[in-house]
Amino acid sequence: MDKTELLNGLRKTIQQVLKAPYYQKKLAEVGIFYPADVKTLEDFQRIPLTEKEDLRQNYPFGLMAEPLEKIVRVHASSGTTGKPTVVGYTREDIKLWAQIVANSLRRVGVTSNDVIQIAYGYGLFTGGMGLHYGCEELGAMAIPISGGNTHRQLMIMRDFGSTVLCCTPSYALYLAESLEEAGISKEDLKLRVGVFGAEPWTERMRAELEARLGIRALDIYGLSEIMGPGVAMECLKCNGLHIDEHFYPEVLDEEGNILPEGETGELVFTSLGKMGFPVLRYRTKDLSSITYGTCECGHTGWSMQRVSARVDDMLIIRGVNVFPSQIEEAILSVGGIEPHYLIVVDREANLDTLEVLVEVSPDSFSDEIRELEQLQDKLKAKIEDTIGISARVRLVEPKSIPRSEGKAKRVEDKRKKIF
Ligand code: DLL
Repeated sequence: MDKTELLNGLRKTIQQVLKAPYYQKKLAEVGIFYPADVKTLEDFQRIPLTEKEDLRQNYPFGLMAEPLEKIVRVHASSGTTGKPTVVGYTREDIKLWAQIVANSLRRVGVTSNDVIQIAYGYGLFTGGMGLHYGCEELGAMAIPISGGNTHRQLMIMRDFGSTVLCCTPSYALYLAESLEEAGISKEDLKLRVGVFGAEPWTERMRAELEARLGIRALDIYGLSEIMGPGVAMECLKCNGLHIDEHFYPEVLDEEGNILPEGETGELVFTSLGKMGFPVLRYRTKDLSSITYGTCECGHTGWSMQRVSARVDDMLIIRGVNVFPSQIEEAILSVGGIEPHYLIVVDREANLDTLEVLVEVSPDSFSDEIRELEQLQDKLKAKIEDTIGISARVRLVEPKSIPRSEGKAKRVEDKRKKIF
């Protein structure tokens, strides 16, 4: 897409959002009354950012840009506090979203011959329905099993010959573990591709899932405010996630300045072509970097690095910034343990404490105490080396850390008191 096409697309989105009085007021404050007032990309960059709070203030339907009779579906993201943020889709939006997801699946070699087990939750969350419509658009066979009911998942995976598994990476790990327990080997299955997203995961987790399930594990990204899954997806070359052309990305630093290609900051998206709930410069709170170019797979346009964390996932422990993904990398680089962990942050005598609970594998669990102590020391050293502050490490029994069927909860920050 060249600059003129992009500006035309951005102007169309502006025209659409101006149907919502809230946006009219916001844009008027920066002298934008008509789409034609945005003549250059610099004009566009003067537009104030949209935040989750804007959606909350307009709860539930205040930012819809089409009359409600044209909205055929809503989704919502739960959020940890307060009201959910609600988004709406017209019939055309649903069609567009299905095409975007179908293209994402095609990019990783999924075809109409595939049998797709959709183990993302169906409901207000966009994961299940988003993948489902994409799968039908592609002409593949959708198994709308939703998340949970793990034993049933295994039975269906084997009996129906699922070739593609769609779920969060943490649930995929739980499924892998449950398959091993049930004595079902990867050779008994037809699985070949995993479409994993909705939460941060690491390269080491990819290696783990690929080995245990005998698949290619690919990253899919999205958020309900922008559309849902499919905003970006990896191809088989794994050179970052290719951003679909219906979304215009920017990356900003903490002060809101636009960062050059390749630098990490907060991802901001503007939708292009979405009618029911168009968004202008939406702050995702996700940390990533973007580059423009052509991939060997044929994609030309923007690509983003995998989202390693959200801005608000960052823990400040004794003044040092720590991301859960750094701890995951450190843990998975040490053998003899399961990739199940829980990070517990607390405060004792006015000092922040960090404890990492790590599950040992059933084999290591039967080792001698001395060997377990050595493993614990090794983990501690690795974590401290990675994050730069001291941590306590506690080895816990196999299966003692709760498994996730959707987005995993890896951090318990006891310093945050809920009143
Ligand atoms: O999680 C949409 C989705 C469903 C994406 C299924 C992929 C697969 P929300 O519930 O609105 O939507 O949550 C969006 O989840 O801002 C990120 O913080 C996180 N997230 C989504 N995909 C990834 C990913 C869906 N691949 C929030 N890697 C986003 C890291 C992700 N984080």
